[in-house]
Formats: sequence, C-alpha cells, structure tokens
Amino acid sequence: MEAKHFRRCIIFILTVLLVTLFTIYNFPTPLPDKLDHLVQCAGNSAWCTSKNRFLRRPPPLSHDHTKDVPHHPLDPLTIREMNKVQKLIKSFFSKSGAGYAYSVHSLVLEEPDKQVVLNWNKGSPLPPRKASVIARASGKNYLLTVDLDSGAVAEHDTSHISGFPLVTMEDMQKVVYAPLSSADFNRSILKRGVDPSDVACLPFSPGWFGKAEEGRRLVKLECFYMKDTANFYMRPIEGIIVVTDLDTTEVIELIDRSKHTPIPIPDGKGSDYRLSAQNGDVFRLPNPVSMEQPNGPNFVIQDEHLVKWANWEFHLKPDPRAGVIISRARVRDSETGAMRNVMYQGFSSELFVPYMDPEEAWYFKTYMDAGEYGFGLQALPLDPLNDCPRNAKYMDAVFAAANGTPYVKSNMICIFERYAGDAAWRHTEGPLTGNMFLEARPKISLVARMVATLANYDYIVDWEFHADGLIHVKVTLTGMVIVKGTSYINMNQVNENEDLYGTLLADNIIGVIHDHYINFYLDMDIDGEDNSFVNVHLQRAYTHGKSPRKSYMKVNKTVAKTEKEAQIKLKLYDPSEFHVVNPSKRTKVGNPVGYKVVPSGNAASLLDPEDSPQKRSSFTNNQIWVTPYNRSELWSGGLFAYQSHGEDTLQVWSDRDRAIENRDIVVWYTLGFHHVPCQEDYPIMPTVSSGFDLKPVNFFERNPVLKIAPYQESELPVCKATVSA
Ligand SMILES: *[C@@H]1O[C@H](CO)[C@@H](O)[C@H](O)[C@H]1NC(C)=O
Ligand SMILES: *[C@@H]1O[C@H](CO)[C@@H](O)[C@H](O)[C@H]1NC(C)=O
Ligand SMILES: *[C@@H]1O[C@H](CO)[C@@H](O)[C@H](O)[C@H]1NC(C)=O
Ligand SMILES: [Cu+2]
Repeated sequence: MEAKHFRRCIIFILTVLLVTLFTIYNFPTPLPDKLDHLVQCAGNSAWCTSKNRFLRRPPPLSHDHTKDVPHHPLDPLTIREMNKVQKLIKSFFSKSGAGYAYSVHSLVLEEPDKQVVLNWNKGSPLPPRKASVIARASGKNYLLTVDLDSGAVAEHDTSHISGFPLVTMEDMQKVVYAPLSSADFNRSILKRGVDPSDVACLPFSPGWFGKAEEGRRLVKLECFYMKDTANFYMRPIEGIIVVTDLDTTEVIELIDRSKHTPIPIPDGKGSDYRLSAQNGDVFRLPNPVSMEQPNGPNFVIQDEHLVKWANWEFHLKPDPRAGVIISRARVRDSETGAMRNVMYQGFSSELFVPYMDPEEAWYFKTYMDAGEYGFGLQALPLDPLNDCPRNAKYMDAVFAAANGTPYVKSNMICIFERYAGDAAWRHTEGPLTGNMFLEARPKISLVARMVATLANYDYIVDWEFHADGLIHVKVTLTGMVIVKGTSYINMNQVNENEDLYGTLLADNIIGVIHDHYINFYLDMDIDGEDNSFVNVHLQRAYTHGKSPRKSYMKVNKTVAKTEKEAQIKLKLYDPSEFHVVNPSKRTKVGNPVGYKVVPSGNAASLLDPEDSPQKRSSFTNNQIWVTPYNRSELWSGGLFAYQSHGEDTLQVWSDRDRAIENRDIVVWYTLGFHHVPCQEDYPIMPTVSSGFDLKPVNFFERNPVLKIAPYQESELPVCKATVSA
C-alpha cells in the first residue's frame, strides 16, 4: 500500500556512513577523495554538495564575541560587561579587609525581577544590568551583586549556609599534581612498579560526613595509570586516596589501603575506545544514512538567544552551573494565534551520583556535579555530525575564569530540527464503511542540546519542543563507568558471600553500582503566574451491583494547598497525573487550562534518609516537588553544594510547607537511574536515556496540530549516490 501520503519525509537520506563520520572525527588526515564525492544531490543545494559536510573541527565562532551587546533582559553577560565586573570586584576586594587575593567561582547575570522581565517588550530599554558573583577571599565565601551602571557592589550575608562554591578549573589544575609532591605517594606508586610520571590524578569532591574538617576546602585525589591506553579510567591505582587542601594544595593525608599486598592495576587491554585503537577492525553499515535539510532550517535565533520555531518561542542561554537555561517558553495558540506563556524558566538544578561502595577509598563518592563542578563549566564543544546532526546550529558560551576574565566556550549548545520518521497523528478509514482514506502527518521537533563531561561520565541533556505543545526533556548517559581495581579475574574466584559492590567487567575491574539523579527546576507559568498543582489521582471504583462490571477507574482531583501536599513519590499501583493549571483561565467548555508533568522511567534513592549524602541531595527524596516561586531558591542541593551539610536544600525549603495554591509556583522533577554495571558498559558504555514530558492538558481547545500539512514527495530533496563506495 504505497500511497503518496505515506512518503512525507522532510529529510533525506544518503550521505556518508555514520561510521565513516567517526573516522573523520578522529583522524586529522584528509579523507580519501572517493568519500568526498560519495554522494551528490540532484537538487541545486550547496548543503548537499558542499565539502563542508566533512568538517571535522567545530565551525569557527559565529562572530567575534568581544563586540556582543545584550538584547534581552535575560541575555548572559557579555565580554564587555564581564570585563567591567572584573574591575569592580577587583577594587571591591582591594578595599575590603579581605585582602587582594580572591577567586571567582561564578560570574553570571543577576536576572532582573520576574515582573520586570515579563513587562519588558522588544525595543524598550533593557532593565539595569547586574552581575551575580560568587567569590572566595581570605577563606570566606562572598555572594555579591554588582551593578554595572552605578558600579555599586553589594555583599549578601551567606554565613548561615555551609559548604563552598563549585571548584574552578584553576582549582583543579592546581591540585592534580599535588600527590607528586609527596615522597610517600611516590613510594606507594613505585612499589606497584609504576613510574610516577605515568600517573594521572583526578580531583574528586569529598562529600561531607560530619567530620570536623570545617573551613577547609578539601579534595580527594584518585590516581590512574596512563600507560598503554587513552582510557586510563580502566587502570585505577586502587586503594590510594590523597586528601589535599584545595586552597594550599597541601597533601593532608595519604590513604593507602593496600600497603602490603597492592591490588593489581588492570592491564587496560582492550579498553581504548578510540577509532585509532581498533586497528581497522570496524563495523560499517553497507549503506549510509543521514538527515538532510537542503533549504536550511525552519528556526531562527534572533539576537543570539531568542529561538523561534514553528509555534514556539523561547530564550536559550548557556549557564556555567545549570548547563542550559530555557526561559520564557511560549507557544502560539492554534486557534487565536496569540503567544501563550508555558514556562518562565527551566534548567537542571542539581545532580547526585552516589557510588554504592562503603569502603574507605569509595564511600565519599557521592557527587553533586552541578553544584560541585558546574554542569556548564564541564561542557565541551560539540562534535558537528556526531554529537548533533549536520543540520544543527551552534551557540557559544561566555564564561568567567577564576580571575574573572571572560573566555569563550565555542559550540556548547546545538539547536536542530529533528524528523525521526514518526507520525504526529494518523488515521486510516477502511473498507467497512466504504469510505476509504488515509491521513497521516509527520512529527517534527526542535532540540536544544548540550553535553557535559564530568571526568569519566558524559551527560547529554536535550530540551525538545514539539508542535503539539509538548516539551520533552531527555537525559542520556554515556562515557566510562568509574571502576574499582580487584585481584579477581573470574567470578569463580569470588566467595559466595563476598560483596563486590558491583560487577566484574573485565580482568581486575569491577564496575561499582551507583545511581544518577538530575533534578530539574521548572517554573511553570500557564497563561500567567498564578497556577495550582493538581494531583489527579486515579482510583479503583466499585459499581456495587449497578452494572455487570464490578469495578472501573475514576479520577479524584486534589488541589495541593501547601508544599507538603505536593511532595510526590511515584507509585505504579497508586497512580496519578500531575497537572499544573491556571484556575482562573478556562477553555470554552470550562476546564482549567494546564500542562501536566509526565514521568517516565525513573529511580528512587535507596539510601537512608538520615545518611549524610542523602540529606545533602535530599531533592531525591521525592520525584516531584512544588514550591512557591522564590528567586533565592534555585539550586536544589544548596547554593554552596561543595562539602555542604544539607541545610539549604529543596527538602528544607519545602518542609516550610508554604501555601502553593493559585500562586506563582515552581515544579521540581527528579529524574533517576540505578546503574548496575554490566560487561557491555566496558570499556565505554552505550547510551542510556530517560526523561519526562511537559504536556498540554486542556491547554488548547483541540488538537493543535490538526492543521499541519502532510508531506508530498515533490517537495522533498532527491539525493542519489553517484559513486558507490
Ligand atoms: C615524585 O615523582 C615525580 C615524577 O617522577 C617527580 O616529578 C617528583 O619530584 C617526585 N616527588 C618527590 C617528592 O620525590
Ligand atoms: C478524593 O481524595 C481525597 C483526598 O485523598 C479524599 O479525602 C476523598 O475521600 C476522595 N474522594 C473520593 C470520592 O474518593
Ligand atoms: C525565599 O528563600 C530564602 C532562601 O531559602 C528564604 O530565606 C526566604 O525566607 C524565602 N522567602 C519566602 C517568602 O519564602
Ligand atoms: Cu552510571
């Protein structure tokens, strides 16, 4: 049944094998000519025939960022603005008793009040530009507001909040060589037959376990043997932890758990995942597959940060801590054409990655990657063609170094349209009624993506906007499982009662069990700020003999009045839908307009609620939370997450049990993964994804994509292979 209607793909096929693209990425050598001409398009588009498709380096910066100016109240600080802030804080610290030496741990826009942003219109002057700076000087945390117009620097009291700001790249660069300054460390390493110059040490956050290390910023270094593989994570020098002071780089303690019988260092054989290490033994699909968009994208990025696509418009910016921040997401009403508010702001607020091994070299591994390392700071330039499809556009970030100097992180975010071959809706009317027709519509979406690489692990975060009003948030994990050295090379050596805390993955390597959690801040504003959170509880009801049916399912809606009523644990056998509605705005038939939070695969923490890592990352105690909007409550693991004690967390705020009905509310969603490593995760793990949806519920009067047109074959590009490989 090959109806024309079914052939509606925008995108077309036929380029180089994905595998070939990997080759290109990894080899600095030019491609063989043959590949360069593998595909030619019949269309006249430069996109299809350009050799540019073989770019293996990120395209150059879209423009010179030194001349950037802000256009929108939420636009990130520009290089010029950051330079000014740098001067102002320099003079602040030279005047204050704090002394001249300081380090900048965060330097970002201090966003104007929400009302100011909501009332601002394009063309009006921008509200006063301010910077929010987190710095350290003389062993103290500073939270400053710098007014760029007046030059005033205001200091906020944060003495009641424990912990430290995130570690800077400079902190880490400074401390990674600290172990080598210790003769004891060198001796320990030499005893294992390893030359200290072949060792790489990585700085891991120490967590907090109630010890009296107060006031001291610490790091625990773990070291790896770099010889014979690029994947040194698979050659841990097990049992050695070097506790170091981050400020002075002084080695405080050398823990060597295996002084007498060192645990063997895995040989790293087969652990190198680079193409160059496969010695030509690669698998290729016989025919290449790709997506083409020969006439260019359907979205525009206005003034650097305002993305407009189909019926959506939103502000998109990189952030050193959150990664990306989506603001002012608005969708066009399919009936009236008006732009309607959906979400004021959304971003990943905190991560929690606890490893499940209580031994001395492992117990502290309970990372909070956004607050401890900066989810955005750890993002690297994306690889065009492999990280993102070739129709993607890229956005750079401007972040501040530890001395306050701005620098550009190129290609940190990619934005692209996606057609995955799926239908937005379809129906076939069949011969039963004698009324034969087929209607089907293609589903196209827009994705904003960034990838953070936290040492061994890679997190891909997608915000995907659909024309039917749905926002899909997806988190994908890949990279290396952090592994533990062991003397075992086969499970038959392991005593039945022995707890490995993980899975034997290869000779001398255990993949330790762990979790990943990501908490999202979602300031929903459905058609205005005053919203309510409704638990649409699905219950079994009985007919009590009034029907041949004994039971059915019905809904019982409860509006959450206070925060505690909106601390939600997901339950498969006691299900609910979770609606955010605007109680004062109704559809024609009288339903309150809303969006629902739709969970999918998730995981709940099995740590004891009183365990200190769990208290610090208590945002994992529930999967959904709702708080009243408060511009000081952004980071669910606390403003200063590094060595925090857990008294500035979402749980603590929510336990105040403030009123949340018909108010400006923020929804928090915690996404989780349990990860019991398996052999397929070695030496690098195939991607694993989960996510959640924000989906319109009685928001539109009817199906908002009813009127989108199907594709016709005639409007699609025709590509054909001219040379076969
Ligand atoms: C430890 O070994 C490294 C690498 O060989 C060397 O540079 C360093 O000086 C040594 N440190 C000490 C204290 O001996
Ligand atoms: C609906 O839920 C509320 C709150 O759980 C409960 O008090 C009420 O009895 C329920 N109503 C019905 C009809 O089940
Ligand atoms: C806003 O948040 C801060 C930090 O949690 C808190 O001190 C303050 O009381 C909150 N304000 C309101 C009105 O809840
Ligand atoms: Cu994992």
